[in-house]
Amino acid sequence: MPAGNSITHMTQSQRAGYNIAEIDLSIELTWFTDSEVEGLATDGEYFYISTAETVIGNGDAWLYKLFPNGTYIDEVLVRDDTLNHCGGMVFYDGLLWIPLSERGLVPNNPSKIVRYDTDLLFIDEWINSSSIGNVHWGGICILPLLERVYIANYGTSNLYVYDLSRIRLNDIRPPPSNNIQDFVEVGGVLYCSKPGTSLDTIHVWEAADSYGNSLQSIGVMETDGASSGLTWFDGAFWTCEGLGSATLHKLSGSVSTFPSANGHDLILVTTLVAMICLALGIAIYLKRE
Ligand SMILES: [Ca+2]
Repeated sequence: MPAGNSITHMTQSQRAGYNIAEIDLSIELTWFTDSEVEGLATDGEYFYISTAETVIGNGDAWLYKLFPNGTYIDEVLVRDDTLNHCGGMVFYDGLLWIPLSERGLVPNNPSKIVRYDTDLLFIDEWINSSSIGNVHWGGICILPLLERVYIANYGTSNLYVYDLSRIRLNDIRPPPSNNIQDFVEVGGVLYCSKPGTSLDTIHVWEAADSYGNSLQSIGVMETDGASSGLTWFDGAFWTCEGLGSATLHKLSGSVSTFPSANGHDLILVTTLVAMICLALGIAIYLKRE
């Protein structure tokens, strides 16, 4: 256990009708004293936390780097003028992709997607919302297989679909898409955290067409601890949440019961069946010869 961190074990029983994750492990980040946790991402070795200015206090839009056991490594201020709110973020193609907006859901300036490397160095502004308007971008996710980028507008339910060359392809509203906080992609499926009044939820979406230009809901699980940051590390969901404090949670539970309905599996099965049919056909043909 790292010095200064307390770890609490909690369990939660399964409930009929729901796929409930459990909190396996909680790590309080005692070095984190301000800001509001928004996003969690990992490069497979380190964790990264994005934050927003607190309603009251001295919080701001920061990016933190830490070890998965909670030990602090480094931080950088991401705030850009009035843009004081980092949203949920992802790690993709060696970089952290972070929505940066004004805190309010009806902002006075466009939001941006900014990218940082794993040394917390600013790389570039990938895109901004000026062609859409002054909207509050609060979350981002990427489907690598289909090369699609989904940017969530926290307040209006809209998800904006881009390709990797920054072309906006579609605006969609997969249900329920309001108040989506953070995303992670696992095995071609998108998982997104959404704060709840009693339990939080993790919604599960997959591509609704072969291009990924629309999404459809394929499941939901209820859990504590998933109101903000969400990522996947070492075979489990990890979350991070807090206002003026931060706690990492490792989740477990019924993740494996979710349908793994993605195009990859279908293509693999179809290819396998086709190869068997071809082999049988050749065998029969040779026998006749
Ligand atoms: Ca994330």
